[in-house]
Amino acid sequence: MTDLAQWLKTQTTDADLAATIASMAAAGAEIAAVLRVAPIAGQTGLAGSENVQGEAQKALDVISNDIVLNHLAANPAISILVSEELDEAFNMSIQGRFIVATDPLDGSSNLDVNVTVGTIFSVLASEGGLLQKGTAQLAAGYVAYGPATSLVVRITGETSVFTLDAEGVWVQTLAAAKVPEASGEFAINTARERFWDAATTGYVKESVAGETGPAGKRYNMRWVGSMVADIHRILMRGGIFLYPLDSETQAKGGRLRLLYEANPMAWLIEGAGGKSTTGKQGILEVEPAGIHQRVPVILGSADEVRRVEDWYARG
Ligand code: FDP
Repeated sequence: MTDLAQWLKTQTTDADLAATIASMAAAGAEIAAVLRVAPIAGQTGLAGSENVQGEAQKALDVISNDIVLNHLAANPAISILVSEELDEAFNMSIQGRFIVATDPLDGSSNLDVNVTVGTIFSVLASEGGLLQKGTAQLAAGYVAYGPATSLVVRITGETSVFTLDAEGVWVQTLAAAKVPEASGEFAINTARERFWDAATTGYVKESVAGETGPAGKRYNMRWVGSMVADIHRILMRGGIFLYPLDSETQAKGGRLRLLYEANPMAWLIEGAGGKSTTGKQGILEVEPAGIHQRVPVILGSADEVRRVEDWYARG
């Protein structure tokens, strides 16, 4: 069996890059251990509240951010950390060669119901600065905290999946994920229908019409509402995830964040043969204007993403 350390050696000769991924994997393993007992420790609440012992609680996203920060701070290869939990970029080793952008605990609104959440990360070269397009990523990954703890990671080759064993070793369980080109599952928050644009409405209506509609096949809807869980399902068995621009998110540019949600997920999905778009352009082509920039996100099985692109092309 291949473990993460062995796999990293086959993917890069850059020991610092491998160490950066290993640091994020170690942070993920530590976060998994915290999440596993969080309800017992009374840690699923909001920051500012108290646990059963009457101690001040730190929300799990703050705890997760601290865990990532500690692991990266111990790694001299990291120059800057960009985190959803930090307003400003956080400076680390001056000589560090890599910037890490992360959402330390994505889907945290699901924590109190024990649904899969995750840690998402993207690695960039320090010399490119904070605002680099997704195409410049050197590596990306996420850890999904579900029934099993999975690490999905890609440098520039294949998107590979590892599972955390009882000894804390990341064991490779899928060498090269392949997102099926065709699929009959879509994931979108349909409660937002009244805000949708014509393309989103058209695509969903066509899908819901099933085998007797223009798409000519039956679809199922799957929506966890925790991006890592939804993307992991799509990576493993296909489908499409949509958090498009709508009239409510228009002013902000979308709902999800470019640097530490959309870009790493697009990197992983494309590495597995899937596609990604904002509707107007490839996610990885978006020029970031700020570290917390938001962006519309549509990604998954190539045929389905193309269908959405066709709708956008109709104007
Ligand atoms: P959360 O706020 O719980 O962290 O990244 C934000 C995110 O979750 C995604 O994980 C999820 O896909 C999305 O928000 C869900 O948003 P809506 O509640 O607007 O559907």
